[in-house]
Amino acid sequence: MRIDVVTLFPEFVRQCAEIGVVGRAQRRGLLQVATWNPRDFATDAHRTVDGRPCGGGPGMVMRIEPLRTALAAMRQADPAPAHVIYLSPQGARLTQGRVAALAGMPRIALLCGRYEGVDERLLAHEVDEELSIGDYVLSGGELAAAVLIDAVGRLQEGALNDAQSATQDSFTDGLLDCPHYAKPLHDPYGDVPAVLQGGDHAAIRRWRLKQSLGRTWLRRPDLLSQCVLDEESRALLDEFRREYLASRVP
Ligand code: 4GX
Repeated sequence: MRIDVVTLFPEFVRQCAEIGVVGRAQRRGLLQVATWNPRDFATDAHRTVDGRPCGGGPGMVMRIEPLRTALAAMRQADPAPAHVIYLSPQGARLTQGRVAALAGMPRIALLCGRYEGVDERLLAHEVDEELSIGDYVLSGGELAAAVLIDAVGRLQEGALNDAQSATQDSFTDGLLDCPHYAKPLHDPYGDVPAVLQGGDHAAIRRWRLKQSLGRTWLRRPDLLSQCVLDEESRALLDEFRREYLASRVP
C-alpha cells in the first residue's frame, strides 16, 4: 500500500518508517511512504504556513492554501484515490480493528497538524476521517502519524516473519496477550511455568488462552465485556478467577 504524509517535519516521519519491521516492509516493496511539506508549497517570501486565529485567541492555525497545494501535488504525483485521515484528539479512537481496515486499503494520506490545528474549511473539504491515537495532547500530528504507519505497515502481507504472525497479536481476538518467557528456565527472578517447559502443545495453548483471558479480566474488563466467549474460554476464565481469588485469601 501507499501512505502519503502531509507534514512540516517530513524527515521525522520518514525516519520513523525506516526502522524495524516497517522499514523492512518498505525495502520489500510492500509499503511506500511519501511525504509532502506544506512549506514547500507556500508562495510568499517567508513561506508562511500559519496564521492568527480569526476571532482572536492564542496560538496559530495552519492556513488552507499551502495544505491544498500540497494535497494537489500529492494527487498529481499519483492520481489513485487516497483515503485522507486527519490526526487529532477530536477524532475517533484508533483501534486494532480500524488499523486492520486501513491496512487493507491501497492508499491512505495522513494530514499532520501543528499549532492549534488546521483551518476547519480545509478539513471539511479534504478529510475523509479524523482519528485520535489517544486521549492526550501531542505538540503535532507527526507522532500520531508515525504510530498509525507502524501499526498499519506491520500488517502488510509479508512484513512479519511467520514466527511473529499478526494473528497472534493482542487485540486481534479482542484479548490481551499472554505472558512470554525465554531461557533460562530457572533464574533468581523465578522459574518458567512448568507447562511451558514440556511439549504438550494442547496444554500450552489452553494455558496461554487462560492467561490471556485472566489478564484481560484483571486489566481491561472493558475489552472482555465486548467479547463473546465460547464454552472453553468461559471455563478457562472461571478457572483463572477461582485460582486468582483463592491466591488472594489472607
Ligand atoms: N491523536 N495532536 C493534532 C493539532 C491540533 C490541535 C487542535 C486539532 C485541534 C493527536 C492525538 C494530537 C496534537 C495532533 C494537536 N488539531 N493526534 N494537533 N492525540 O494530540 O492524534
